[in-house]
Amino acid sequence: MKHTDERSRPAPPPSAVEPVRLVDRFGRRVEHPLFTAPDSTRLAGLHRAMVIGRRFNQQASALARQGRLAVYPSSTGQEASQVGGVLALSERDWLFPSYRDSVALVAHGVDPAETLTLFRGGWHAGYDPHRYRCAPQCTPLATNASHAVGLTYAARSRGRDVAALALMGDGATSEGDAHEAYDFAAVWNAPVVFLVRNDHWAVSAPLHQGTATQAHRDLGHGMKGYRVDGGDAAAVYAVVSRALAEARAGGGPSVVEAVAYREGPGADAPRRHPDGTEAERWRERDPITRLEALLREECLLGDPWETERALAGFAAEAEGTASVVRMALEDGLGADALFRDAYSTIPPLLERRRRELADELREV
Ligand SMILES: Cc1ncc(C[n+]2csc(CCOP(=O)(O)OP(=O)(O)O)c2C)c(N)n1
Repeated sequence: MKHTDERSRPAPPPSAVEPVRLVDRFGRRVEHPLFTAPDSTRLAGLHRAMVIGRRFNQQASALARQGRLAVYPSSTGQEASQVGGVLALSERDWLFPSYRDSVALVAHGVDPAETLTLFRGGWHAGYDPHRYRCAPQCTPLATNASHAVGLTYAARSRGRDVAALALMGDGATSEGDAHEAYDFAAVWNAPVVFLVRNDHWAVSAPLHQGTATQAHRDLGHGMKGYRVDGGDAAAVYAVVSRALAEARAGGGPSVVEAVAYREGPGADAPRRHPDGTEAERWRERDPITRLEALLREECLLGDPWETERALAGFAAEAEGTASVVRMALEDGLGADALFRDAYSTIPPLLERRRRELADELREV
């Protein structure tokens, strides 16, 4: 039998399912039979959160280049899928982000400086997951998917009305953990929405090297699936809102595939594309300029728009600056922090270890 190396296997044809789109790349509204764009206040809020998110990506990438962060996985170009998903959550819901979802955390209300703790090599998530209803960003791919299922299952069994949004890249859906989570979610009817950012690359490996299917892998797990234009924040918001509402009402979990390009090179190799135009073509679909064009066209401009734009710019600037200042002040975690956050009352054995370590460090 002839063996075909997966690297030489051609990419599968594009998915036949058209992604839901409510605003096209020129900022024009698109009619859809099932989904409608949110109201103008929400549209302005989505735009604002994306502007802040992009600024945050730029700031954190600069900090990584300066060596102030060990690494920063940027998500420039994917802000719409993160922001659109997160703003669809209710106050009771939980977010389960991956390492690439810092913009989602900031949009969710997590302190920007705390968000960066992980990338400074801090020992803890950097923020209190319960306070923000946001799990620590997970680096092992797709492990957050089963955590989301577990939390909602536990909450349900205690009569609590909690849904969860788990964020993953397309590459993560090749992990066994993703499929185990899908199965548990479907069998338990857990109120979870798995939002998959499909940028066609697992860092720098093309999608078809990781799977022979599309990333839209709800089929085979007994879940609903949606496909959405991940550069269209209004569409992501509408689709995730609906998926969450259905999940809360007992309609079961779902996978939402947000098709969106991410700018920038892969970590270990430049992204290759046969005609070299992939990045340019996607840049034309920039999620921020698209929504800005719509807001401008519909005279959510004028005075209120100018205010909104100034606010967005100001907030982005302020948050960027605050991150730098706070990180400079907070450099250097004490060894005590290792023990501090694990228990409300530290057990005697750990208390002894804590003192032993403190003595040892004093002697160094
Ligand atoms: C369990 C596990 N295996 C391998 C890795 C190494 N790894 C880090 S990122 C990545 C590719 C992830 O691709 P995708 O989910 O599409 O995310 P993105 O490209 O947006 O980073 C891999 C294999 C990991 N973090 N965890």
